[in-house]
Amino acid sequence: MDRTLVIVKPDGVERRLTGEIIARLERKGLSIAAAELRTISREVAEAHYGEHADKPFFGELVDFITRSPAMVMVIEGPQDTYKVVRNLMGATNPKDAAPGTIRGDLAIDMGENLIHGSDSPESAEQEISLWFPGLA
Ligand code: DAT
Ligand code: MG
Repeated sequence: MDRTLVIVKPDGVERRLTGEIIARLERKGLSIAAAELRTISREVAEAHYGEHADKPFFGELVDFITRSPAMVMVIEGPQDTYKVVRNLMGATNPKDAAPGTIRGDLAIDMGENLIHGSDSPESAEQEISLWFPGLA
């Protein structure tokens, strides 16, 4: 089994799309190993998005992810589960995301693209330990 970190971002929770997004992951055959609705602190948001710290959109990204509760989850499935989730998510910019994907079907703005998923096995491991340090 393999695990990856998924966040239904504040826009998804605000739009009441949490169930829709989780349903898509579950219908694909993935399972929830951990989940919690959290209002993300700036400190954790800055650590989570550390790779983007020098980008011009970093401040807006941190403002966005901390503005209201997000559903933070560890998702479990077969080898390379991170990739399965990334494929279900669609491209980062919802305008480029293919129909049938979460971003392609449900989002339109780059800033409000509904879902985060780890982008490699290494980032999955690192992000799971950041968000769920006690998880067995
Ligand atoms: P992803 O979320 O697909 O892994 P990423 O890690 O490159 O994408 O970027 C993290 C988030 O930052 C992304 O979901 C939306 C935002 N973002 C990325 N590039 C951006 C840009 N050029 N302008 C504004 N926001 C951006
Ligand atoms: Mg990313």
